[in-house]
Amino acid sequence: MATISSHIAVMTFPFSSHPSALLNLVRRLAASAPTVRFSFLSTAKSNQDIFSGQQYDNIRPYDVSDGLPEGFIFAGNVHEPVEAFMNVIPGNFKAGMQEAEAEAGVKVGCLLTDAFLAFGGEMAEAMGVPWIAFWIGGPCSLSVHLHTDPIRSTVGDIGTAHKAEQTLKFIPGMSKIQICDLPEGIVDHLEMPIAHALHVMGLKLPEATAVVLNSYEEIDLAIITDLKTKLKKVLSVGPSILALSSPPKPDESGCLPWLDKHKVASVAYISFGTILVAPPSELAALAEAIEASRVPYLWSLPDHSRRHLPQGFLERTSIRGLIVSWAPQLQVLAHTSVSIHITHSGWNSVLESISYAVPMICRPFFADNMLNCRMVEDVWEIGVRVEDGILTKSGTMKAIQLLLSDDKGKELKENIMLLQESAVKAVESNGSSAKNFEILEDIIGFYG
Ligand code: U2F
Repeated sequence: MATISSHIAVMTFPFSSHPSALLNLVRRLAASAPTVRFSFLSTAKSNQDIFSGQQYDNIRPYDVSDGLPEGFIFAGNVHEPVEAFMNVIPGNFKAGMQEAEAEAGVKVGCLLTDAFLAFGGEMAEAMGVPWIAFWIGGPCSLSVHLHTDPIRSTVGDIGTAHKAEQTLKFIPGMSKIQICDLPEGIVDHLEMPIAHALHVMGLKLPEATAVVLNSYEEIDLAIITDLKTKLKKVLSVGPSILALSSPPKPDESGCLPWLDKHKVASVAYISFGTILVAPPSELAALAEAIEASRVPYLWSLPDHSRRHLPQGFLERTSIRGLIVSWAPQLQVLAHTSVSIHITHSGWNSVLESISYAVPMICRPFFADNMLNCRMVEDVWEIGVRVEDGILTKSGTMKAIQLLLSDDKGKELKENIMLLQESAVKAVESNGSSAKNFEILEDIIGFYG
C-alpha cells in the first residue's frame, strides 16, 4: 500500500450478518480511497469467517476480545456470546485501535462503527474525530429505535390484543406498522441487555456525523425524510450488492448447476438467515407443505435441523429438492429458475430479494423481522406473511399457491420488479445512493 494518508478505525458488532455487511461498505470505501487505511476491528472468529483468507490492500483485520472464557463451548443460547461481548466493550476496541495505530504509524482520524456500538459517539468525541454509524437494517427499523421514547409514551404498556394492533400513524411513513410488529425491547422484553443498548443507540445516533444505511431512499421516502430531521446526515448508499462487484461465492454444494436443471421461475428457495433456528414443528410443517405442493425447492438448512424433517421426506422429494447447509444466496436469488423466497425477513435477505426481484413468503421470527415483513406485505406488496405468522402445512401451501398464481402472484412479481428497477437506478451514477456515497467519500476523505 502507498503512504497512508489517513486512518479509519472500523468497529463491528460481531454477530449474524453485521460484520459482513459492514465489510461490504468498507470494501467500497477502500476501493475509492486507496491511501486511506481501514483497520477492521472484530472478534477473531468473525474476522476468520468474513475475511476467510481474503486480503485487501488497505483493509487490515484486527482481532478484539469476545469476552468469552477460555474454552467456551457454544451450547445454543445465542444471547450468551452477545452478553459476554457487551461486557468487554469498549475496552477491547480501544486496545485493538492502539495496536492498529502502532502498526500503521498514523493516528485514527475517524470512527466508523456498527450503529449498535453507541459508545462510538463518546469515544469519537473524546478523540476529537467524527463518528460515522452504520445501520445494518432498513429505514423502518431505524425509525422505531429513534422514536422509542415517543412510542413508549404514546402506547404505554402493551398488554391487550387491541393495543397490539394499533398503528404507529404518529410516525411519518409508519402508518401501516402495528405495535405487534415492533422488535423486542421497544415496548416489551425491556429486560434484554440488547434492549438497553438499542435504546441508548437511538438517543446517541443524532450526535453522529452521519448515519449510513444499506438501503436506498426511494424505497421509503417518507421515513427517510423524517430521519433527516432527526439525524445530522442520513446516507442511504445501497443496495450494496448492486453497487459492489464481488467475485461469486463458492458453490460447494452445487446449488447453481442444480438450479440450471430446473424450469424458469419454478423453484422455491428457503433460508432463515445466519443465526435463527426455526422450531422443529414448523420445519416439519414446511417440509409437508413443500412436498404436497410439489414445488421444486432449494433449502439452506443447518445440518443439526435436518433431523426434524418428516421421516422419508428427503427420499420422497429428492427428485425435485436439494437441501444444503449453506447456499450462495445472491447467485441463487439471481438465478432465473428461482421464483419464491421463503424467508425470516432479515433485512439483508429482503433487500437481496428486491435486488433480484424474487417475491417473498415471510415467516418473521424476531428483531426487525416483523417490521420488514409488514413492509413487504402491506407497504411494498411484494410478498406475503404466512397465515397467522407461523409455518403450518395448509398456511404455507396457500402462500405458495398464491405466489405461483396468475393474478396475485403476477401482481407481486410486477411490484417487486418495479422496486428492483428503482434499486438499480439508485446505485447508477447520479442515482440517490451513488450521490450519498460520494458525500460519504467526502466525509471520509476530509476527516480521515
Ligand atoms: C439478523 O439477520 P440474519 O443475518 O440472520 O439475516 P439477514 O439480514 O437476512 O442476512 C442473512 C445473510 O446471509 C446470507 C444472505 C444474507 O446476506 O445472503 N446467506 C447466505 O449467503 N447463504 C445462506 O445459506 C443463508 C444466508 C437478523 F435476523 C435480522 O433480523 C436483521 O435484519 C439482521 C441485521 O441486523 O441480523
